[in-house]
Amino acid sequence: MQKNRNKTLVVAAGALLCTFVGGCAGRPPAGAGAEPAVPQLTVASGAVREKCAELLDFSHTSLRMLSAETIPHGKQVSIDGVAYQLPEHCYVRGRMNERTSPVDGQGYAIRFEMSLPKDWNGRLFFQPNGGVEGSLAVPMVQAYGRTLGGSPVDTALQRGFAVVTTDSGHDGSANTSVAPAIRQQVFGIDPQARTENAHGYVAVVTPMAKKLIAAAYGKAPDRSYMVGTSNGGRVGMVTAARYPALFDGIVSGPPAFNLPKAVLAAIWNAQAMAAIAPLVDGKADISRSFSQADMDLVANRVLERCDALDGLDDGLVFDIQACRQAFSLKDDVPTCSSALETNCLTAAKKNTLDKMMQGPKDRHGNALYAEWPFDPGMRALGWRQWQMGDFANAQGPASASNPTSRIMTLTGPGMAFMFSNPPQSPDVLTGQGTTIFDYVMGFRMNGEGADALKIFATGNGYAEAPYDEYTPPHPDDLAAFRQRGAKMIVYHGTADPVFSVNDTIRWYEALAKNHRNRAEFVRLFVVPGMLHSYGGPAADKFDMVTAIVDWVEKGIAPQRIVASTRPVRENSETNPTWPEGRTRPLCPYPQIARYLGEGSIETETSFVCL
Ligand SMILES: [Ca+2]
Repeated sequence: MQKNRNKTLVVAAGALLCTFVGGCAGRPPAGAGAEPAVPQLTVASGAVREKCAELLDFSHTSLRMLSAETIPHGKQVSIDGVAYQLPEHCYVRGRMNERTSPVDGQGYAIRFEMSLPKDWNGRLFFQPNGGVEGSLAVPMVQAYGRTLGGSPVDTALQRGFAVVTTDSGHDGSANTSVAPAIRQQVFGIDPQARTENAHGYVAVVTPMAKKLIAAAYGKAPDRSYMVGTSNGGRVGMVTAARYPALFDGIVSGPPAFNLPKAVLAAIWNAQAMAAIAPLVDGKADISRSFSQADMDLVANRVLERCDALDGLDDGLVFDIQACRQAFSLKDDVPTCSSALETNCLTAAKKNTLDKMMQGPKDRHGNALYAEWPFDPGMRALGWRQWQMGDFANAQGPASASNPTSRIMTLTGPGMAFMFSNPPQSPDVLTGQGTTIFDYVMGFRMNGEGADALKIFATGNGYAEAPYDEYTPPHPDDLAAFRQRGAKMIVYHGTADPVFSVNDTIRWYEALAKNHRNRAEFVRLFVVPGMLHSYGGPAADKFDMVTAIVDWVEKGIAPQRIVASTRPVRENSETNPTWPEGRTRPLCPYPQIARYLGEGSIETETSFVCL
């Protein structure tokens, strides 16, 4: 634990210097112009709701109200295994933009739900959801207001927010004319459904929700927040750039930034693993391309090289930039010289893992997405599940004999129907003699007429190229969002196997081009060891919602956000040797948490952000 102690004390002295000279959040680029001051927004004031059933008569463009009922105090709900007791609220359901598609003949609508507490805090909480949305059927996506992080202690509804959630404009189980394995994504063939899912539903639902709140409480919300993770985090990023007037504060958990490119990466990885996987019926079983022992070996070697770089051997690698220099797959993981050898990887496995971690490339070697950091969290089951299939409660490992594993159903149909222009015919994936697995394996990443290029293609009746619809326009320019006094918090785990933390870091770096003091309105928090959204060997329990409200309404910028580890019963992939309730500060990028060299290593107060 005392390794690098002298270095730690030196950097701690540097922290004091940072404090005196006014922050160490990175130097502005030469030539960046001065921006006007960020306005300070006022604190929301609450109200008591007088109406509920009467809201059934509420009217708005393209709206059909379905129900408005009072739910008495005490309703129990379980979200992701955690039980919550809800306050009295008015539960409202409705539909907007109902129509029949001229393209696929299916009925579409933006279904929404709102929960309006009796005692309201004066704020709207918009909850964009994960995956491809398309459902309101489970508590995780219903209008309770997930506050994110691991095992949160409450919901936004319990905090007094008026919560709205939607299916983003399509019902992922409705189209029974296609095979169940592609039913969630096939909506992407309809241009309007694709645009609504990409971002359009936010602009339709949010003004209606604010007006409905005004009808219920006698005043519109003083402050409005959007809080989402994964795809919901992507929606937050797109909203900040495309609809900057709608929200005062946005929390984007590990965002699906550059989503179509990230799906290219998933296909790239599946193809890379297939090249080394054992064959079943002549086809690759990618679920067995890397063993648990393989990933344990890599994770242990990463820890040996990188754990102490942040000043403390504690199983958490905070300094991922230094780790990038310190760890080499080639040099630090032994290459097996015979099939009988253990504690080594074959040359083929090393080459494959290296190819995956570098991310997809075009034929000229140019990156099509981002590279991924090596992290001890790569040993976690969740990393294997996302890369190789084998989801609990899903359809098992990805292989030729099981072409509809969850990893395949997310990547293959997503690329085929949502992110390709023109989209594929359903028959290409689930027709006679064809499978999703075959589509993924046959997907041409580069070369003349490559399938990958379809994410950038325009025309064919689609308003924009898929890539442009699903990503923020001018992602490094948030001037309009900034100038209204809005704030944004983004966080991302270093072991996230779905969206690379490096892609999010690159976006945050690029923000400095237009916003020399980007940290005055956008802050990025990197979470060591965390998998996708939560989980992994990480301090993954934190509260970003309080942080964004304090920042927006009181001007208290988050200097650090305290995160704690969870016990094994809550986070099966934590490090079981860690004491329960270990805390660490999450620091605004590019700062990282460093141990001061004295004080309990279990307590965040023994660490500085610098
Ligand atoms: Ca460490």
